[in-house]
Amino acid sequence: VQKACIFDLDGVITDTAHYHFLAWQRLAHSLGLPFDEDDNHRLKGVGRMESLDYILAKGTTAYSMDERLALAQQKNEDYKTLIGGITPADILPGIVEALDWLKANNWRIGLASASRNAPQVLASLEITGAFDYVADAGAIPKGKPAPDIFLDVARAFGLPSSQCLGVEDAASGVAAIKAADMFAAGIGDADILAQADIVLPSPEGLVEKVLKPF
Ligand code: B16
Ligand code: MG
Repeated sequence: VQKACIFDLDGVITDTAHYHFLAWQRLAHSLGLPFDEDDNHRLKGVGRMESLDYILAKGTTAYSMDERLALAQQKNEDYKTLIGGITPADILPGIVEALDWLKANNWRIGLASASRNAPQVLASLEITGAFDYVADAGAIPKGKPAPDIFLDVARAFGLPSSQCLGVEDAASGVAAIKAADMFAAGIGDADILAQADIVLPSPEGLVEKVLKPF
């Protein structure tokens, strides 16, 4: 039976989560608002405008829609500069091995990233061709923790959720995978990702501990 592995991007395939953190922190500080690692954890997997609203809610100033769009654009320009230097060397250990194993075992390989910059990051990592389907975050109204983006990939493959395995580093992302009724592999802290079916500290070991047993 055909199976699919659906990857998150930021924090799973490469550590762009750190660049999101730097860009959001710079924006927050420029507005006189606090932003720390704990805030960053909450924003993992959360879309751009929702993330901005979370930060602005720390202050008392009201911003118009146009002002909010301008702030979001400012963060994104900053983020794009930060990710401009990404190369294949930035692929996290264990990912190339996992992609090779999936291909050799005839699984479908999908991407379910909330990031509108995902295609550019995949291109910089030189792994675009490894993916059979990349969800378009801009075309999916309900972001993580809603299951929609994972279900979109499963639908594209014509596979039931029971045949799909999702890999995520964010609590919101693991929640999205479980809401989609799929097997969830968490990458990171087992306390933060308590909802996952299995948690690994990093993508290393994905093949032996997650993919082969599924
Ligand atoms: P963008 P993922 C998510 O990507 C990030 O975790 C999150 O921090 C970011 O705000 C979101 O993408 C939107 O990204 O502003 O580039 O569209 O983890 O779902 O791959
Ligand atoms: Mg992520």
